[in-house]
Amino acid sequence: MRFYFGSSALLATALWIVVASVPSLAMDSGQQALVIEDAWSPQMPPNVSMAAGYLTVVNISAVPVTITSLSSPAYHAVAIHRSLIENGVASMVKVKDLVINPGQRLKLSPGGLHIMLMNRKSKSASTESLPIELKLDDGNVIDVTLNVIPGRVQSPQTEQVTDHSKHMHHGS
Ligand SMILES: [Cu+2]
Repeated sequence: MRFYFGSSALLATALWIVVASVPSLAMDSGQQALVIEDAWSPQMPPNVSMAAGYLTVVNISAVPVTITSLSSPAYHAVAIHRSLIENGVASMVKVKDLVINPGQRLKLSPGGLHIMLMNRKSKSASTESLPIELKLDDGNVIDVTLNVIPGRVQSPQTEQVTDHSKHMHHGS
């Protein structure tokens, strides 16, 4: 006996069927439209006041949901960025509104979309966890805890994302 779909694909299909068949229930009950998975942040050296955050966001509702802004008690500014490499030069642009469509599973990962935490408030870096808030266009706010992972910045690709000192080049 062979299965041609992974369990996650089956689960996503099952979720999609449930949500699509009762869209009004999904939204009217106040249920959270987005599920956050695998939220983490590579630990930064104590003298660096920036950090990056990564997570997977799944829209389990029947309507598009937009992340309109982010904040953290530990950093003065938090935004979503997209890393780009053009003509061999790495840069980042700010993503103003991040739309997650119904049933979509969007992964923020090194080298692509990431959460940028800028201007740390405290001099001491967080060692274990980093709280952030995601504000949505439906009025909800999602509390997320980024697990701070030491020693996870390894490859040149991830360094391009997390070492912002050398190539800071933000769009507006
Ligand atoms: Cu960035």
